Amino acid sequence: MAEVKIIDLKANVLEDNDILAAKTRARLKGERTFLLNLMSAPGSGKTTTLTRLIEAVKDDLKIAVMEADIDSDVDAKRIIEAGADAIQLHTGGMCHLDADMTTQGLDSIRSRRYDLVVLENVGNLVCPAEFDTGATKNAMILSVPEGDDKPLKYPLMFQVADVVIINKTDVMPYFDFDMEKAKANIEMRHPGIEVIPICAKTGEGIDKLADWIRKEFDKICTEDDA
Ligand SMILES: Nc1nc2c(ncn2[C@@H]2O[C@H](COP(=O)(O)OP(=O)(O)O)[C@@H](O)[C@H]2O)c(=O)[nH]1
Ligand SMILES: [Mg+2]
Repeated sequence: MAEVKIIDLKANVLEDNDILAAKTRARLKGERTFLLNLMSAPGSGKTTTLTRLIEAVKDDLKIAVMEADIDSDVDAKRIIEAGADAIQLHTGGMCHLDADMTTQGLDSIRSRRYDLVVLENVGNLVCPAEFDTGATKNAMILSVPEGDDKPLKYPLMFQVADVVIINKTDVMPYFDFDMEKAKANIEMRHPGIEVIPICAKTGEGIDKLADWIRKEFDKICTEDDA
């Protein structure tokens, strides 16, 4: 019987993506540009958190945001108002950004002009976790109304994240959200990961996130290129 050749398309796509992502990460290190890939479910507070973060670090870091969450310029306008540069990446309905799309965005803003570039990824907890964008670090936001069991349902997202931001702490009294349980579930998926509770609405906790950003930015400026 004739043999049928089976091609694992997803694996090939991911392998090519990983090669470009590694190249992009090395390029960014050479440029001393820190690229943060910010992921979450839609409405968890990515843009609100970014506006607060920009206000906190804009005197120290030159910042640009690449907006991919929605194909409108609503979020980009909010970012510009907060004091950073912003561009809108039209993803044509894709559920995630890959390394190629991210690199195109970095080229168009001429990333070497910035200390910090944030990619506001498409609101989705599944696809963005599967694609390495070439970012220096991955951050994800879990908001209180989503529940403390999210790490149990979306393990990969919590595994690929380098920091988890727990947002909307102001609404904790109205939801069945146990902060200690959430932290334990996150720790189970990603032992040792940093967890930063914030309230983007009031700005509470943003100083800790800003400290984390400054610390990670300093690392890419001082660590060997090896
Ligand atoms: N109560 C409360 N609402 C928030 C907080 N952060 C964001 N929101 C609201 O959540 C909604 C979605 O926020 P947005 O930043 O646009 O989320 P994105 O879709 O992840 O970028 C908006 O109505 C925000 O005002 C917070 O800390 N507390
Ligand atoms: Mg947004």
